Amino acid sequence: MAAQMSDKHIEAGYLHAKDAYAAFGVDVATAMEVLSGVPVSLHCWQGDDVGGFENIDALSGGGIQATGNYPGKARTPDELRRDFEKAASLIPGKKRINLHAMYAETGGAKVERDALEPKHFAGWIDWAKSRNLGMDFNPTCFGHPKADSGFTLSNYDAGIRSFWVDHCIACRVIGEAVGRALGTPCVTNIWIPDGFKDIPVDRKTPRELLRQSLDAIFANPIDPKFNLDAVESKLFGIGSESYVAGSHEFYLGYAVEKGVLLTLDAGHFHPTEGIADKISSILLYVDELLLHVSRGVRWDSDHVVILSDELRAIAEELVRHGFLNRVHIGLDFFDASINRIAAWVTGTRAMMKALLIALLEPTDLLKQVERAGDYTGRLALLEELKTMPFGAIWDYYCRKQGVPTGVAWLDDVRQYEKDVLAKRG
Ligand code: RNT
Ligand code: ZN
Repeated sequence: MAAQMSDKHIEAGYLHAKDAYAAFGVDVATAMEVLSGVPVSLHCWQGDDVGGFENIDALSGGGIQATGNYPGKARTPDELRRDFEKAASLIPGKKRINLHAMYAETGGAKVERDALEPKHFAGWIDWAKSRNLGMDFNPTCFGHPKADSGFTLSNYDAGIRSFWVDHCIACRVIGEAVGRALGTPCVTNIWIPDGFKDIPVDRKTPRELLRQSLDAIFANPIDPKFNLDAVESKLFGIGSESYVAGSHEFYLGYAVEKGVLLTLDAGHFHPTEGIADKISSILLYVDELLLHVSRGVRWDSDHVVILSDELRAIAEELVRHGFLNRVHIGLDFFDASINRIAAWVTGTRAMMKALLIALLEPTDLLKQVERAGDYTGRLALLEELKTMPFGAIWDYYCRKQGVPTGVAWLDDVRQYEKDVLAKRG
């Protein structure tokens, strides 16, 4: 496909773009500098279709499903790490790895999820350390026989509830060990699938039970220097179309009351409802947010992220209001119908691009115009800014960061597919 752009070409485009932004009072060097310090947490589960390495038989996928059978998915932790490294090498900027409990390395031994310990993640921690990656973590409350009823932390059965409570407690301990080892706090995010396919009679009791379970999980204080707790809502899932116990209202109230982080997954709201507009409200009441940047399409909440208006709006909110240090950016998508490494690269580069575009915005100027009541000017300016030459800054930034410019990264992925992925059985 496309060859790498020549240095001369990139330089010329950059100089032109730099002037264009300077005319609006925007310093492109500052924008690139800020961008290079914003971490984005890449979810490991794009690499193996949310499979994990436990090899257990379970009916319940938890209402999340990767569709497609593109060849070459990672079958072992080593393969997944190698694929992740390939993807990371094609994405500029600061990256973290987001892991699920089902990616434990137990050396072939059967270790129940409520008995997981930091040592089962030593391989991941050592690897992250050697690659200078921060790490985030998630209890896996799905894809397990004890989740087959569709209910985990809000199950009517006290025994099942306590199994999942213990699993989540174990995960916070692992999160703390991760944060301590890597010198950057681990965000441990709880998402559960609990819900009903059809119209329930009792909407209240599962929520009371969920609240009790969460209280039990968070009873032990853990130093936020090492582990930050987050809770993630959802509107509906496959098989939980009529009711989800952990709704947005439920977790918003919980996060405000308990001081934990709230997770906003872009695909977990009504199809036309964006998360961008929620951020400035919620941050009045909770200290920090975790984002699961994703793309909902019809009933699926996890398409590969693209540079959409919605994505740009999210980035704008973070940048315009100085929220980059209160919002942890995580990605959450999975597509098994295309090359998985290309999926990671496409989605993460889109996130980085959206941040760059937001950082290149003459926000002060726009705010002045708005405060002066000049809505004509606001609309006209916002529209003109859309065709500013951010692509030239992006190319320059990629080159500066030592990753391929333009679509040249795709050649690299195709080569890797030939050399590595195609040889997997
Ligand atoms: C599911 C949630 C959750 C998962 C991951 C695998 O709808 O979005 O975040 O995607 O935990
Ligand atoms: Zn999510």
